[in-house]
Amino acid sequence: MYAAPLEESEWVEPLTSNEARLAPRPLTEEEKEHFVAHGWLRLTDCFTKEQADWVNQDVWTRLGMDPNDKSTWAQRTNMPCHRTFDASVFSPKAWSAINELCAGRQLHDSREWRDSLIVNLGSDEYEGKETHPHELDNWHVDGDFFVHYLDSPEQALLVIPIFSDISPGGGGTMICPEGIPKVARYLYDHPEGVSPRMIPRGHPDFEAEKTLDWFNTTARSCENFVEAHGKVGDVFLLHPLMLHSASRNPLRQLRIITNPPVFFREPQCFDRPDGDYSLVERVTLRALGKESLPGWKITRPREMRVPERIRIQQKMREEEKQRLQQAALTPPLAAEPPAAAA
Ligand SMILES: O=C(O)CCC(=O)C(=O)O
Ligand SMILES: [Fe+2]
Repeated sequence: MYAAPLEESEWVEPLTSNEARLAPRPLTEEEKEHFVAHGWLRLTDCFTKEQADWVNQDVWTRLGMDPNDKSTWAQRTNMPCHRTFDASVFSPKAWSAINELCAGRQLHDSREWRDSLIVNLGSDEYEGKETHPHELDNWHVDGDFFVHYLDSPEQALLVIPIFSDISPGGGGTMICPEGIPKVARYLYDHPEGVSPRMIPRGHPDFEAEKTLDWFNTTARSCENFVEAHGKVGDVFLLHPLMLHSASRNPLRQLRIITNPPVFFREPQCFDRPDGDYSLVERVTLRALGKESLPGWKITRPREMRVPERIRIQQKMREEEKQRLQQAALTPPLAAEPPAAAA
């Protein structure tokens, strides 16, 4: 079984909704074609605003920032988690689509969504300024917890549920569909495995968590980018080799997403005698311009990593708990000033 590193978090029953628009349904042919052609899909109406508010609860207290005072804001925060909930219960529609994209012989199993919110609030420096995607310096593919191969099971899909409305220029993740063939080719050429930062095994920096240079350079060799904006309740489903970067949120609107990984139980397979490939595998094959990859196989063992992020978030979690406790002890401000003495 391949899974993300265990994180300290409590399983909770999520808020649910029976609204008809949220009902699970098969993907349309157009949606499937879009995913295969571009490596991404935006599914709307996957959960309600109330459900998002449930996920976002106490966000400002957790952050230790004041919504009305930008001087307290950090540009971007990858928050730790406290609560884990079942995605198939919270959003049966997203769960059904995830299943459809990943379905093949190797079933994925990863229902855990968490309140590890990724908050983008922008910065004074970039407020009101447009940034070309080439100038962003945070390009990467997800999966900081394993050595990457073309067929890696640990990251089957990158899922981005949207927990706050994101208008264009409002901090949507920048994605680079044109990068998928470049990442796929690189992994094809490195069956010995590369680090989460794409440093090949055997290189002195293979163990390091140092630079995003490979990703940034690759993104800068591309011309077409898409900003993942949308409404609360939308879910972006991205191919695991999708290059993406945080954007600079020039509008400085509160932007909240998460990025729960989906993993396969078995490595992906690019040589299925019956041609029964998952849509995720199809995107990879198409990116390489191949029908199948007979004979391609990894040459070294699979390996998990414990990223620095886990240690950092552990400390953040303790700090958040203290702020939440403090807030619970502080009486709410009176709604009205006390009446003047008669
Ligand atoms: O904040 C974003 O828009 C992207 C975040 C991201 O890609 C990540 O944390 O892995
Ligand atoms: Fe990411």
